[in-house]
Amino acid sequence: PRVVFSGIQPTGIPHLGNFLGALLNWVRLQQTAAPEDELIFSIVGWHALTLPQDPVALSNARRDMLAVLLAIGLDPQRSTIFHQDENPHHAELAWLLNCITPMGKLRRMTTWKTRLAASRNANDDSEVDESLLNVGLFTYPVLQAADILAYRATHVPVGEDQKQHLELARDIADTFNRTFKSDSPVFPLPEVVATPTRRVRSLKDPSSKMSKSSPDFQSRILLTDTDDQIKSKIRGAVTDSIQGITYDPVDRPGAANLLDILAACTNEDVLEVAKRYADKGHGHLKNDVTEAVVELLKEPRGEFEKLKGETAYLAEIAQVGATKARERSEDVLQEVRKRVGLV
Ligand code: AQP
Repeated sequence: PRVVFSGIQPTGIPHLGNFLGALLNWVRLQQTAAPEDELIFSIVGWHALTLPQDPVALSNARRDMLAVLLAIGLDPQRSTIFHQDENPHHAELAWLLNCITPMGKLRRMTTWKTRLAASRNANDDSEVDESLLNVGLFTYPVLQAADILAYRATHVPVGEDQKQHLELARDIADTFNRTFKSDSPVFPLPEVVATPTRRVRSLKDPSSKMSKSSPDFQSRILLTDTDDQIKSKIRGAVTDSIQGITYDPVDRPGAANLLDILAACTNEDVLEVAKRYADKGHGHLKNDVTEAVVELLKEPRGEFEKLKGETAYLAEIAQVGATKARERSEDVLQEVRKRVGLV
């Protein structure tokens, strides 16, 4: 049987990129998994803390994210849904894994290199080194490895940007298995379950991904947006002035992004979708994308609005999930402690 693990940071209401690139997949996995497959979905609050967070906003975002996961159709009876920060085993295992992970490997992570470059630019000084960045940001991928390995997960659905971290998690698992050898390896090497959808691009700058942290609200569609907001954001999406529609992510990224979104909403092949619009205009495409996105988000948004005020219910679900997660990872941690000599 497979053990599927995935996580999302509680850094705000998810956008269409998070939804199509991650969350919708989780729901589809839940629908298609074999009965013996185990599904574990985590809201990773400790990861969110690697960047500065306002405590009140974080606390609300954490609760909202749980409401979102239930609203999109994840079933707490079928899947283990919990807050990472309510299972201390993640932190314990992350520490042990930190102790077998060379700094050099973490320095090669693209996410780290991007942060480093951004910090250099912000300080306008090519001499500024990593001393201004916090350690949490640096060891973020080790905590991610711990999230996965604490459940001996075998399959990890992640976006393209996370593939390098997954490689590292496999590498760390393998190092642990070889360093603390016994009859059988402690950890399976987790496999990536690639998201079928291409990265959703910003509606305002299709050269970058749709992102929660972009200051431009018009660049992303949130799960909670009203029909009118969705309509106006898609109407304002940057495209090009070429006649007719073709799928060309390199030279026509704006139009390609709309086609990708439409194909993901209707679960079709993007090239098939593109064919239908070959002799149509951008306006026509935008109308159809709007309709599809409105339809896609209607139910989750309605469910979220119902659930978000149900604080007692959400607290109960969180508690049940955390207990299940802790019980599940306890055996793994026992074995790990034994192997390293902490008994
Ligand atoms: N634009 C996107 N298209 C497809 N998938 C995306 N993901 C994020 N953006 C897109 C996927 O969403 C999941 C949740 O990731 P996260 O909570 O770690 O957030 P993130 O990757 O940092 O991206 P955000 O939410 O947009 O935040 P910022 O502002 O930091 O960039 C992951 O599976 C991710 O691949």
